[in-house]
Amino acid sequence: MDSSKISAALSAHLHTNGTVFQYGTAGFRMDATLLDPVMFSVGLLAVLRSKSHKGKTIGVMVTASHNPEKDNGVKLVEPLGEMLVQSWESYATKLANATTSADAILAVLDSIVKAESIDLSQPAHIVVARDTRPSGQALVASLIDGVQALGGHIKDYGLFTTPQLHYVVRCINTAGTASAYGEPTEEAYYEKLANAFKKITDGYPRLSPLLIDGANGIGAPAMEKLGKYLGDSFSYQLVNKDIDSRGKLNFDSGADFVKIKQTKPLGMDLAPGQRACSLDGDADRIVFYFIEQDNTFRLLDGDKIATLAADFIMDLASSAEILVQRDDGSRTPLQVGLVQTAYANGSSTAYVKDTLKVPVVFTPTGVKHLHHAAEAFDVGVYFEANGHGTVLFSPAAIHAFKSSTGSTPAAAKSIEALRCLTDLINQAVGDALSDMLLVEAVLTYQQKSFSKWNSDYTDLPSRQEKVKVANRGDFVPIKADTELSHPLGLQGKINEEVAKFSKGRCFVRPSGTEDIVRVYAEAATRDETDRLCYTVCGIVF
Ligand code: 16G
Ligand code: ZN
Repeated sequence: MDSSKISAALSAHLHTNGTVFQYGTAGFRMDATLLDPVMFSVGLLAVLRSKSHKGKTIGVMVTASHNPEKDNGVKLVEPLGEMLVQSWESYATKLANATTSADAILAVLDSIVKAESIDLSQPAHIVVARDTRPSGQALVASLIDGVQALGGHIKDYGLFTTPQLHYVVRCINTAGTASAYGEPTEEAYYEKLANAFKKITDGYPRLSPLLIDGANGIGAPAMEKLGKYLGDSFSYQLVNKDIDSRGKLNFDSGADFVKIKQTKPLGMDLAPGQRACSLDGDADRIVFYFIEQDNTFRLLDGDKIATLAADFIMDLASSAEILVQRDDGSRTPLQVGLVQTAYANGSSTAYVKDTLKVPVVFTPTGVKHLHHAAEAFDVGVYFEANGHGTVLFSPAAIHAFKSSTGSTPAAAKSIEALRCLTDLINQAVGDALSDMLLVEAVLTYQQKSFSKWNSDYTDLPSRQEKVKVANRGDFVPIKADTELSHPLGLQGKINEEVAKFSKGRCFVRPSGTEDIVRVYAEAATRDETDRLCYTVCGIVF
């Protein structure tokens, strides 16, 4: 470690304004003007993380997702495309807060090297990409300064969706192995998805065009490029694709807006019966929707995507008679499992358990928790209600798909479809474009309308509100975010309110991305849901 080089480089990125930084569920995220020292520290940390993985490539994504355009953020990606391991999150926090002086930063670097027994003679490889935010380029430059101060190599992929960055990281680190994931290029990414989609939908009548809301973000140009590879296999119309005008990113548009407001985005004409979807600002989330003839807005959220996908995969596996090789030598049917969070609509959970008869596991909010839990199944389907999620296939499941042939033409066709799904689905992370094609493939295969899909089960009315509190750290969630252990006594009061409502459910949790606490409620009717939600907001305040 060349301490004079690090000190000299830090001088251009010193943290002087007293902001306290914290690496949370989505990495660091805040007003972009505050992020310069953070980016420098993340550059240093990425080098240490790569060295600790013996030179494997670490990803850095610069994005604030669905948050306003003036915000930005940064998160680190592990070699197989997963989120940074939790034990390193606290290093990230310490290092960012130590950018106040050379002594402080050198001391923290030293402590991480010792705690993780990092061999500093190892090489370090980093790849970085960013969304369309105007602040992105300068922040990448600060990151590069950090990487180079510790002697790491960095490749800048420029503008990418978050899932594309995860994809290239996984491709680079699996190259030449049995689990090689593909070529680490943007073109190869589109090609992989498009080819799988074409194969799986071949011979089926096309669905009506899908209206796609690009949230005026990186998902829009990515969709246009993907569209070229899909050719006439997929018909769509893209709106909200202006990435050049200031102030438009995510403005009254995108997956988060549509999910929370339960209405179509600005800039989209939606006639009854038309099919539509919205991506978020970095294209890792998607929700679908349509309006009925009587103008009722219907949202098809992450819960609906998860049930559609799980049901489809189970159907294929049973018609393909897939058996999976177990460690004890036995071969047993494919086990599909679903992972949800407290935000999953109660009706979806009941549908999964009672109708699909699929086991369901709950985890706290945040992709890393869901992803990890999904790895326990042969096929782990995980989605947050907000449209963030994917499907994971275990190595044993992939092997079963590859080695089965099928005793009938129908079985062979189902096996082929399962194989295509493993290419169509981005297993590194939730991916709006990949999830969009997954949904469209299932609906094409089943010739199913949005309205039929929506009728699988009926959502209970729900409401989400934000409450500004003095210190959100006082709110300590337990039991996968469904209850609070602190402030003492608060949970008892919430329970008393919930008990007054038929099918009532309500939880309060501190946000990991904003300085507020969130209140979620559902009940049998809209009116009861609203009353429950607002009463609990009053108690929390
Ligand atoms: C982050 C999470 C997302 C979660 C959201 C909750 C990742 C990559 N993203 O955006 O999964 O739904 O935070 O935000 O983990 P909140 O803590 O503000 O409610
Ligand atoms: Zn996002």
